[in-house]
Amino acid sequence: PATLVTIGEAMIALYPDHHLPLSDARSFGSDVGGAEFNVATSLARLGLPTAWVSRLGADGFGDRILGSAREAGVDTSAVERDPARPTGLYVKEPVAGPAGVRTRMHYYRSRSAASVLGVAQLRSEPAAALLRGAALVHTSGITPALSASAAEAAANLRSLIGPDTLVSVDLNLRPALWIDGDRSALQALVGQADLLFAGHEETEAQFGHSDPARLFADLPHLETLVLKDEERRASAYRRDGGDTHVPSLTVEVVEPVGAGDAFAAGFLAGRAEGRDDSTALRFGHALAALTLIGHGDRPLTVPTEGERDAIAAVDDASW
Ligand code: KDG
Repeated sequence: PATLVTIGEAMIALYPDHHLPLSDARSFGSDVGGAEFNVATSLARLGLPTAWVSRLGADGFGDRILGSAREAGVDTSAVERDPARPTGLYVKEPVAGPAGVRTRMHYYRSRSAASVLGVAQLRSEPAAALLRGAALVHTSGITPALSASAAEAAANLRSLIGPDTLVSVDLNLRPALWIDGDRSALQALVGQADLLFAGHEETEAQFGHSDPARLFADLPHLETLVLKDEERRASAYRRDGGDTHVPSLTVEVVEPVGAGDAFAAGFLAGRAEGRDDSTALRFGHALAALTLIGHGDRPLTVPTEGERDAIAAVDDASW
């Protein structure tokens, strides 16, 4: 049975050929993506028993996403198909800025099949048994932004999982999805997290600070906080003490979208394998780097078990 379960929307990603702005683009490449889907496929590729709970349109895009989840080894038994709603899309537009080219995301998902994810699906089989039996359930701040029903499901996540199931949340703040600005549903999800991943800037934007001690005081379930200072380093803070900091890897960045999902998958894999926090952070950095160096939103490859042992064995000075 799957021990790691992720919940969230997957979409088809379109990106203009020749890095053109959307006004000039006439042809597009395509890929599959979606934060929790990305995490699930990376975990499965790393060999961990993983299931992904979601909804897809009963269309060809949905078939493609389902196929790539299965190809990665993900259990898709709890993915519903909806003949009345399409699979969502996002378009990645390259925009030139002072710090080089960055990516602007455009979402076409407000009436997607996954936007009506909700408690009814998560309480029904086969999702219910997967959630109750999981060692860890992972979702992100994108899910409660999808709709009222998805927000309700996220706010009640702890009532849907087993007594020993850990809740892992990636903050994934997407202002474009929180149109009316009321992010109480995100706060309700984060308040249930045993493990929280967050970038420094989004932490400041959501909480008004990025002080681990205050976050532990305000978030009752939180045991581990992973704060990412993008190019610089990532840190794991434990409620019961002990901070671990690991510098990021320096790579030639081709396109950054998805690096955070890859990082989360690497860290969660480290945890699932019983590695220490320093090693789990290294796995996070390694998977993030393997995503940054490619155009797609998922790692080009993932380290084998032998390579993971080698990453763990590198001494701190040589990392
Ligand atoms: O984290 C990467 C995601 O941003 C991308 O896969 C699309 O899920 C997505 C989103 O909502 O932004």
